[in-house]
Amino acid sequence: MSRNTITLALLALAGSTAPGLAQIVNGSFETGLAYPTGPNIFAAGTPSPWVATTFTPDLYDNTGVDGWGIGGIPAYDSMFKGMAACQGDRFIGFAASVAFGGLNESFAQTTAPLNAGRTYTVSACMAVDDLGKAIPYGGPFSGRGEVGIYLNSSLIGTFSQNTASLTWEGRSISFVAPSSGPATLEFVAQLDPNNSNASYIGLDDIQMVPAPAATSLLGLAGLAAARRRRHT
Ligand SMILES: [Ca+2]
Repeated sequence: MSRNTITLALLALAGSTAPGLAQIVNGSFETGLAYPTGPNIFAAGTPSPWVATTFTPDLYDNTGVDGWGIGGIPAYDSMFKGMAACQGDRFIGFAASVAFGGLNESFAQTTAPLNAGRTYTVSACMAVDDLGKAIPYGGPFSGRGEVGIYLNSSLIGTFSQNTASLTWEGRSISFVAPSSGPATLEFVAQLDPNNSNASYIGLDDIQMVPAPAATSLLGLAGLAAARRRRHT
């Protein structure tokens, strides 16, 4: 292996976690006006470039300057009351229910171009409000649902259900890109897989990056440990 080849390999390795290789933007929902005409549960709260693809996912804002206050508006029965965002000030809440003829709220954005055959990892913070509230709005939400992840409408993985109420937990899946070019990455709320109860799920800090080379996994493990400490 020539010195140039080694240098290129090291550069590729160093770049594997660089922000410039992030495949999506605004994954923490921190930028952009969510409710141009004011908070409203009948309007989608997904800030650009996210778009609602089914019904109306809700934006929660710990600062209350845009979107719902930290306790939610009274009409929504204080969903996620007292819940701080996993990263920054904002997060998305969305529902799965059998009410209204079946409801699986979802949202999506178009990724930066993918490379066919390359492995990518999608990760996020995930929480659930399963305290049985919001009966008029598809509740009672007493389940701990899953989140289906779709690439160009094909299921590529599932974020498994939370193990505790109102607690951010890390979730991730990996997949191999089936084709090159931009793709639609979509998150779909699902019922509790154990009892089919309606579920109201929060997501924050969504990231999608090329899978790191094996030799950098140790460093990533250290970063993950640091992140867990910061959130406790
Ligand atoms: Ca956030």
